[in-house]
Amino acid sequence: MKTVYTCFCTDVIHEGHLNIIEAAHKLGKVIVGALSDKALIRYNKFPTISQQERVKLYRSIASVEEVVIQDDMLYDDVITLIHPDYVLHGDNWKEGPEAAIRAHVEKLLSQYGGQLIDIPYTYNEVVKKIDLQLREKLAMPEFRRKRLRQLIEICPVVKTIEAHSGLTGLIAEKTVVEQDGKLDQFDAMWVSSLCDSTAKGKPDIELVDMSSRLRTIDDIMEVTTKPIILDGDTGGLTEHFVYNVRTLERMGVSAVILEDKTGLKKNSLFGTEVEQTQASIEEFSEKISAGKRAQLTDDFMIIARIESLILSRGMEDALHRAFSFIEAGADGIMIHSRKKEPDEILEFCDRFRSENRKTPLVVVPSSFNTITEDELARHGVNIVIYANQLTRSAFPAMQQTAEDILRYHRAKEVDDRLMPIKQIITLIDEL
Ligand code: SPV
Ligand code: MG
Repeated sequence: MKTVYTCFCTDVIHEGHLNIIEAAHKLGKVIVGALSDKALIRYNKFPTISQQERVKLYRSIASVEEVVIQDDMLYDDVITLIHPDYVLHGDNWKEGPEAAIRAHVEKLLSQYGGQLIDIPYTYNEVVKKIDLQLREKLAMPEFRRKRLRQLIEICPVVKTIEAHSGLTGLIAEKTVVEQDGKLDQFDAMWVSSLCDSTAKGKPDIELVDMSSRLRTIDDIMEVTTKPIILDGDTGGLTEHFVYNVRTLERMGVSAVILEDKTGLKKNSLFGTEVEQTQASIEEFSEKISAGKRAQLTDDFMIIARIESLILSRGMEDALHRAFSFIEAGADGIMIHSRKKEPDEILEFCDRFRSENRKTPLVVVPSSFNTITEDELARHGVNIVIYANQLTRSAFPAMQQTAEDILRYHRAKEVDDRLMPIKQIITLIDEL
């Protein structure tokens, strides 16, 4: 009796899956792999039912003999364990980033004479609708909101990129690269005050009000499923902040980061070149505590951002504030720096972690950009935010194009560097 293996990462069994099972059954004993919660969450295929429920669901399919847990997108462990004669998969993985995984499986199988069989993917209206509904479910507030906490638990580092519109949201949502047979993508999105303001042609001084920021978040949410961290600036008046906490929670935002400044806030990357006032520990702690009291779910996070290094107030002040804000209820600490070298950030992280092993740490390596995610993770960082790179790459490209059109009195000269018309008109999926 031959052994046939196929891996599922679905919460709903449809005709396409049954086609694969039927083909598998004709070849021998069918073993289905259930991709584990950890692997699904890691690769942004968040489950909407539990791992146990998925195992039960797959087991209930007639002709499935056994269900095993597959703990990684890569098949190495299961193939070593089961040594299947055949691996079956829908042929949709022949293209796109998953092609690398397919190639890897093929190589593993060829080492002992196993065979990979691609089953024509079932594209019909029912399957399309189920796929769409599953995706839409992930965008719902109750699923999206808790994903940041889940990611922090599971990922060595939560990779977060700035989004300030539907389009940048799509880039954050969909960009995947394959490297050495592994897929990489961003885990979460940062709605930066700098980029949201810049996109609206306004300075980053809390001039773009919360209603407008919420509108931006809504645009992003409409087309994405990944968790959102809001740059909440100073949080404004405590009396207003508590209402905003409720609104953000209700929308499905996962976290807000408040910086410990007061009065007219300017962007941190100005440092001490402009006048900026740090809030007192008491004043800021009270704002954090009030926000935590207003919060209704356990999912939402209020993260305190410490500006002591930005404002040259020293390491001791930064650490003292961090522990005070945690005492006041903060769910995480963001430490910021505008130095080119990461030394002060790493010192903060090491000293913080020597006293506190658990509270999530967030950094924004815009200036100290030589350090890698791995290195930061080794110093106890949980969330790395790429806060402004999308905006900073788009702006010069657009400006150059505008200048060249003026220069040449036509658009031919810029055409080579533009996205083809066909691609832009089909960039956004239609329902
Ligand atoms: C932002 O992205 O708006 C930030 C990070 O607050 S920074 O610009 O570095 O202050
Ligand atoms: Mg900001």
